[in-house]
Amino acid sequence: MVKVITYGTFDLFHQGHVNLLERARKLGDYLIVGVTTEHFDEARGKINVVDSCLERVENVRKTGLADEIIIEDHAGQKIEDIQKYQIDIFTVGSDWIGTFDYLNALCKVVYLERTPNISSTMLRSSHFQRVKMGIIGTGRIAARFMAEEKYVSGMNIICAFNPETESGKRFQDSYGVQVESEHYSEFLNKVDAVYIASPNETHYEYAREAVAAGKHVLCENPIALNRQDAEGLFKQAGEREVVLLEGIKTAYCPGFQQLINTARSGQIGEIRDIEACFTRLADPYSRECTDALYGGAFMEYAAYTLLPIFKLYGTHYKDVHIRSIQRADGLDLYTKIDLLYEQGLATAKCGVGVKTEGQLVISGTKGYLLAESPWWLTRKYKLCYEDPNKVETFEPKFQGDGLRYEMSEFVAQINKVDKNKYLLTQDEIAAISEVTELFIEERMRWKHKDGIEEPKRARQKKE
Ligand code: C2G
Repeated sequence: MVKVITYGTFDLFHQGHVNLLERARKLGDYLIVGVTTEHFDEARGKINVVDSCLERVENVRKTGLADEIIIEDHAGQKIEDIQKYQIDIFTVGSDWIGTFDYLNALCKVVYLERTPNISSTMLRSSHFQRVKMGIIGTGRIAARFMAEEKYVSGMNIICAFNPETESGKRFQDSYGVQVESEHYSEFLNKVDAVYIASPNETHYEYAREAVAAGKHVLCENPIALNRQDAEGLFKQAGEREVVLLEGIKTAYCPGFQQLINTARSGQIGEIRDIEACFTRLADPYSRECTDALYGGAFMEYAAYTLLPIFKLYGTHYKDVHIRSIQRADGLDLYTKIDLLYEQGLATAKCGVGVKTEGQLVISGTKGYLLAESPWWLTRKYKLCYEDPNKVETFEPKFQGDGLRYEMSEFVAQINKVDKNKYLLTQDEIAAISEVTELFIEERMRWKHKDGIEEPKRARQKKE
């Protein structure tokens, strides 16, 4: 009996897939089809797969061409499978010519001619809207967004907005994207969606106006400086039927979800303490070190450090204490947020002027999870127990600087592929905004900060 194996994602199952399976079947007597998991696809850079693994398996099954269907979840598995199932022929489409020649050492490798003019990518773009994006703000974060754009299908950045003409011009020269500097409403008219990467205090107003104009919004954190504004924005987005996402990129990184789920799985017992720390000694001339009202440690990093706490304990804390080490002008160089919950304790630490180990430790009654810096990208974490020899290491995949995951989630939600809404919920965003509001109130109370003005909701922008 000649055994054949082939692999694929088989997303938006189409005639090209059927043809491939038919020809693969004819190469032998028994066909095994490996269908990729979501994680494996993410790991190999396919981050916009629409159908779930089970749906894709079901589509392959319905063809009746596979004698057996297996799941492919890691690189190197093909070698294991060929040995395990005693495969005679490995086959795949001609788009992979050369890539799998190394398997010739184990079995025969056949590249089958690919069916022309049909692909999952083509179907995705014909089924789904290509999102015309505009970027608000043209600084460092906007530049990172530009760099990641090519990894996200279904979106095009067509223009930008920045009332500060110097910065806008530099951006236009670097990226060839037209930058509008005067009329926000005209800029909005050109786009379906916006990415807000302007200074922190302007986020809310830009978002509010964009949502009111019926545009989808991906807004860097903080989306709002208090709970009421955050909730109001989401209510308005619901009424206008537009997508509103906050850009806390950790939430969208595949490894972070895996870490959270490991913590929830009971392997460390009941969770009793969470410590999340994020510090970066920033350039003294940078916005985070010069803007005493909207820069500083809390504004930069608190959203990231609060995220695992709200994910694991929920948003109903019993008590919260915020303490900072401040500069003379009131800018917080280091801030510690202590939260008390029914079931345990939590601390979020952020710094722009104090350096410490940037780690996330989730402690339970049986063991703990340790994710070292940069845990906010979650490339690696460890499961540890009393017995120091019993350590399990996880290395989830992570590509680029992480922005592509939130960008692709945004495009998916615009196209109503919103299976991942749990990644960052409105409730979590509202809770982060609530702690932000408390931080601002606390800062007002600290006596030695004479001369600091009440934070204004948004910087005036030119219209
Ligand atoms: N295919 C084809 N003709 C098309 C489109 C796809 O013959 N028009 C083939 C591909 O070459 C592949 C199979 O159909 O052999 C599944 O394609 P995808 O779902 O795109 O999966 P792919 O990313 O090619 O995964 O481990 C996974 C494998 O390496 C292949």
